[in-house]
Amino acid sequence: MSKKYLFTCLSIGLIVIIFSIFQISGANFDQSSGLGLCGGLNQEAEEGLLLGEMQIAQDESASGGQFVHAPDDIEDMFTIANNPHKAIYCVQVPQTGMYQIKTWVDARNLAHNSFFFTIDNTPSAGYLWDLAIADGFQTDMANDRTMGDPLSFKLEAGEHTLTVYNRESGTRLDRFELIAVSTDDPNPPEEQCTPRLNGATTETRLWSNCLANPAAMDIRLPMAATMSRYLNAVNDH
Ligand SMILES: [Ca+2]
Ligand SMILES: [Ca+2]
Repeated sequence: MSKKYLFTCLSIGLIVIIFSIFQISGANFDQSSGLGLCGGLNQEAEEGLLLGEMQIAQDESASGGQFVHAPDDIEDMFTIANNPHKAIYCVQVPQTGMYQIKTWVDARNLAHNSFFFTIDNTPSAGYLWDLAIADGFQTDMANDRTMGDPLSFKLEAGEHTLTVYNRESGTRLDRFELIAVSTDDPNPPEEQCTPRLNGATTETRLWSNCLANPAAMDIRLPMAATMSRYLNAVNDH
């Protein structure tokens, strides 16, 4: 094999590898929002895409030593229309269900205790989120002044966008966590049983198989919780 041929092969291989890396890293890249790879349910505010005057500040008492805010000297914004001061977070939701947003925030008085936020750019006017006032960082559930506290959101498994807008400048966001309050599991793992046929233990199998003819099986119950299911099934037959 000539050196020139070997060099050509290595060059092509290198180009293929670089192209593949770009393909992989671009899989979750949203050109419209500028977001990179999606984060989890639990994120630091400072990890978001910060636009306008939403910016990172330092505080030892904040998680990670940092929080996000629009500083006091930035004009308050009482609408999200044409509001450039925002923090955008891509959240990977692992399971479809109802979620609430627990946050860690600092709202020191009535003039510094609100944000707007949207989930997947909804609602169009944003939720008006009033924060409880306290001296220092504390937890607060994301809410809306008129729609409820806390708010719950139905989220399908997959990527979602949380956008937090400046409303009263100086309000501080440290971190947040989406908490599942209920989940829909379309394919829950089926419980198993170990039937015995003619006195001999057979292989463990799914309950739906055992219950097909429970009276004919001396079923060894795997869990106390399944006792009522078994008895109900026997009585039904
Ligand atoms: Ca206020
Ligand atoms: Ca933080």
